[in-house]
Order: sequence, then C-alpha cells, then structure tokens
Amino acid sequence: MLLYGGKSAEHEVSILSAFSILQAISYNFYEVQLVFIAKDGRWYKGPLLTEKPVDDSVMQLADGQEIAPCAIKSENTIVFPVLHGPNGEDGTIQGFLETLDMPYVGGGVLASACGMDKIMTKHLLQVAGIPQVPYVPVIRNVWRENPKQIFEQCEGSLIYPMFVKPANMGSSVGISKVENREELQNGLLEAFRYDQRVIVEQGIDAREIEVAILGNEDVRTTFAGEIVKEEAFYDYNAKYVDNTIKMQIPAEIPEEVQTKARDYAKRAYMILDGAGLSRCDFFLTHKNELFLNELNTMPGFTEFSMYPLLWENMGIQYNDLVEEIIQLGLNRYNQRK
Ligand code: ADP
Ligand code: MG
Ligand code: MG
Ligand code: K
Repeated sequence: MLLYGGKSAEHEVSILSAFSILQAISYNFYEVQLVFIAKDGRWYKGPLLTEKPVDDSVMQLADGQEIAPCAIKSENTIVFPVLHGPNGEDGTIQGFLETLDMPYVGGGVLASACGMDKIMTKHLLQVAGIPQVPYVPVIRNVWRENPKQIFEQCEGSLIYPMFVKPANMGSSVGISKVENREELQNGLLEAFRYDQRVIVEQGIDAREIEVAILGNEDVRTTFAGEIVKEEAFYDYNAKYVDNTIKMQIPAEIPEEVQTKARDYAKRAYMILDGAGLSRCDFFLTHKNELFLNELNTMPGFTEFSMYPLLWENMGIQYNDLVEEIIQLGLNRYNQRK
C-alpha cells in the first residue's frame, strides 16, 4: 500500500516520489493499493494512477473515496509511507502504523522523530562525537520572553552569515540565510511560522555531499554524491521548481573523505536507530573538513533523485532498490513479533 501526499509543505515532492515507486512496485508484480492524504489531512483510497501526476488537482480528480485513516488496516499488506516532512516522516505515521500493527517501509518512530527534528539530531550527533557546524537551539517561548538574550547567544557563539531553520521541516521550507541582527530577527519569525523549535546555525561556504544508507541491523552505505550548486543556497525552488540541481556521482573528493563520510553516515544512522533507508547529508569545506548536516529518513525517491541514483552507482537498479526496502520493512516487522 502506497501512502502518499500528506499535510506537509513537501506534499508535491511526495506525489512525484510516489509515482516513480508505483511504477517499480507494479513492475515487481505486487498488488498495489493507493492511499492519498490531501493537504487538508483527509485520507482517500484511490484507483491506480496511470499517468504522471502534473499537480495536486490530478490526484483530487482521481475520484478517490474518502476513508477513515484506520480503514487502511488490512492483513498481508506492507505500507510504504512515501511522505516527507512533518506528519509523515517524523514518526507520527510510523506510530499510527505500529498501533495498527501493520509492517511498513523505513525508519520507526524513534528514527523518524529524531531525524526530522534538527535539534534532536544535533544532540545525538554531539553525543556520538560526529562533527557538525556550531548551532544555537531556540525555543519560541524563550525567544518571546527575552529576544535580546537570544541575539546575544547567537552572536556570541556564531558569526554572520547564519542559517535559521525550523527544527521540524524539510526541503528548505522556512529556512533563511541571515547577514545581520535585523535579518536574524526576521529569519526567526519566519521559522517560527512552521515550528516552535528553531535552530540557528553557523553559515558555511561548503560543498554539499550525500551518502545513501540501506539496511536494518546490517547497514550498507554508498559512495557519496555531490549536489553541484549554482546558487549558494539550495532552496526549495532550486530543488523542485527550477530543477537547477546537478548531481555528480560519485563526488570528486579525496578517498579519505569518502571513507569518513560513509563512516559518519553509518554511525549516525545507528545512533538514530535507523531502519530501511536514509540519506545522510554533509557539508564539505574547501579545506576538506566534513560536517554532518542531517539525516533524511524518507529521502526524495523519484527515479532522478539522489538516493536511488547513489544506489544505481553501486549497481542496484531502481526496481531492485524498491524491492529491497520493502523486504527490509517486512524483516523488521517479523523480527519484532
Ligand atoms: P532541509 O531539511 O530543509 O533540507 P537543510 O539543513 O538541509 O534543511 O538546509 C537546506 C539547505 O540550506 C542546505 O542544503 C544548504 O544548501 C543550505 N544550508 C543549510 N544550513 C547551512 C549552513 N549552516 N551553511 C551553509 N548552507 C546551509
Ligand atoms: Mg531535511
Ligand atoms: Mg537538507
Ligand atoms: K532531516
């Protein structure tokens, strides 16, 4: 069962990923049920899609029948929650599927929640001794009570430019690059629109490299690929609207950096209790210093997305990759029984 769409700002990305996955699942001879979550949070059981969805209106027209979420419960069915961002990738759907006692693809509640929350991820990486850029966590109530103290804290430990991000988001939504105190204030207000937990980070001038991870207890990683940026900030438009992203797979980086990136990715995945899949993203400075930025427990999954392309470079084709992560979901469920 493909669960896609979702309430988050990454709704459209989910639809694109779902379409590619659907092709692979059908190709692998699985019987597929589609369940679409509209932006307003309603759930629909829909017919199979045969055409590439252009936008949300196509999905709405798919004359799906509205259902109660718990109506998805069925035997001998594994759920593939192709949902990105809050209410999908953050442990909420995973907890719901645990409650329904249905097997599902990808990380469990803990990994999803910790991977989604940038502050939690930072805390765990710190414990694991994995390098990351300096940061200041900011909680909305604390900010409201004493904004001056927050400014001083940020300016005391970081230098401009800084990046301000909602803790619980993805696809660069709500993120700003700020150059001074006024912009920092505006960035915080913008980020607080999405979450009451925000992170202010040291901005760095760096390359962005990514490692794909696959597995439950037995964790495999790929060579890193690079997002070759034309703009300094890889924002939502660059990612999905303008399609200005170029990928270099494998990344042209020294062998020791490759090895280190794969090692950090694996360690971070294990400490977060990762399962199934994740994409681990890094910053690499021009002096070859490596900082782990984040783990995405349900990375973009179209045929042209970094995650499947990284595996293709290791010799695993898209359809086989989808099959493998479905098997990992089933294994995890059976082992926990
Ligand atoms: P998301 O989960 O939304 O992808 P990221 O932390 O990956 O959030 O930030 C999105 C993008 O913003 C990154 O891919 C990068 O281009 C830019 N960015 C984020 N943090 C920094 C930083 N500290 N320094 C420089 N660029 C950053
Ligand atoms: Mg992310
Ligand atoms: Mg990112
Ligand atoms: K994340």
